[in-house]
Amino acid sequence: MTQPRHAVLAALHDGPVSERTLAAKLGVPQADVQDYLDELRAIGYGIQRDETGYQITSLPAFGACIEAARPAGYQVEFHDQIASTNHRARELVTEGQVDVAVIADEQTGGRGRLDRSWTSPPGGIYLSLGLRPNLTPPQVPLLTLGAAVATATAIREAGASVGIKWPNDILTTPDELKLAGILTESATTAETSVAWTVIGIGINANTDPESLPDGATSLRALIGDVDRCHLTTHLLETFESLYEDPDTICDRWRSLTTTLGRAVRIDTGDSSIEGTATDITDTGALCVETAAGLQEITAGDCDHLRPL
Ligand code: BT5
Repeated sequence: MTQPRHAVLAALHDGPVSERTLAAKLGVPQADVQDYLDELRAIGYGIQRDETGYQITSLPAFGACIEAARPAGYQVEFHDQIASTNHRARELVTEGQVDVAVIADEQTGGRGRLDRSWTSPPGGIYLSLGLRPNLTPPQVPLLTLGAAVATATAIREAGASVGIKWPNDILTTPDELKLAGILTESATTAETSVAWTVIGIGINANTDPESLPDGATSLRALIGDVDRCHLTTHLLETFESLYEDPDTICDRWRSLTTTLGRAVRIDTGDSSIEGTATDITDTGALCVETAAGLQEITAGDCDHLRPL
């Protein structure tokens, strides 16, 4: 197949599409379209035709979809079950691989920040990217913001209403239940350069909310089961474009966040700071107007103090 399969899948995903439109979207002769569809059927996609055109009627397992979609830009490694995709991505990137995406259906030792755990039952999206970014260490938090933008954008496209809570939470709006979280880990070779960065993204996709901690929800509970492969591919494409043009991340983040303008309390580990979140700096630090003046906070746990 000369066209990337994900282009065929993207065209089919948007609903019934005629053979002629498919051929035009793919830039191939109409006579070749059946070969593309047959190849997807051989992987396990149910593709049927009615009077309005072709559409996907059933999906193969998540791993087979990911293998079929071959998301551009990353070497993908899929696991039905793994301890932690962040741990595996870190192994790969420290062995010298770059631009790897480790994806799993289930994690047995999923991790959050500060050694917290991330509940990871089957049916979720557990994704870690191993990168060697051309950024200085103080700029690395931008990648967490970029991952949050890509995640929120893909989830919104799937049909759920979400916003970003600084720095790493994807919460439903307006009730602010946690749907996804991001864990960024990095190592520096010297003060001025980053050796590697692993960005881990956990999304409660096709999981029962009863299997999640209090305060969490899933896409299954909000909008029903989603095509995890389509969501993941879209997320990766958005992240890749932000990664290539990091100057665009902050503005995209501002347009998706629910933190700015809110009364917040930030626990930095050493102190608790209360005030109004006014903006982010160009490296992703949160600007908080407090009784003692403006403070820039680079890391911490943020609570929104009043409902949306
Ligand atoms: C995070 O930490 O939100 C980062 C989560 C990153 C998970 C991904 S999955 C792929 C990759 N591989 C890994 O091992 N990790 C990454 P934090 O802000 O510290 O939030 C952790 C807190 O969220 C926990 O203490 C729980 O209160 C809550 N929590 C745990 N599992 C959850 C879930 N599935 N959904 C919503 N909240 C959860």
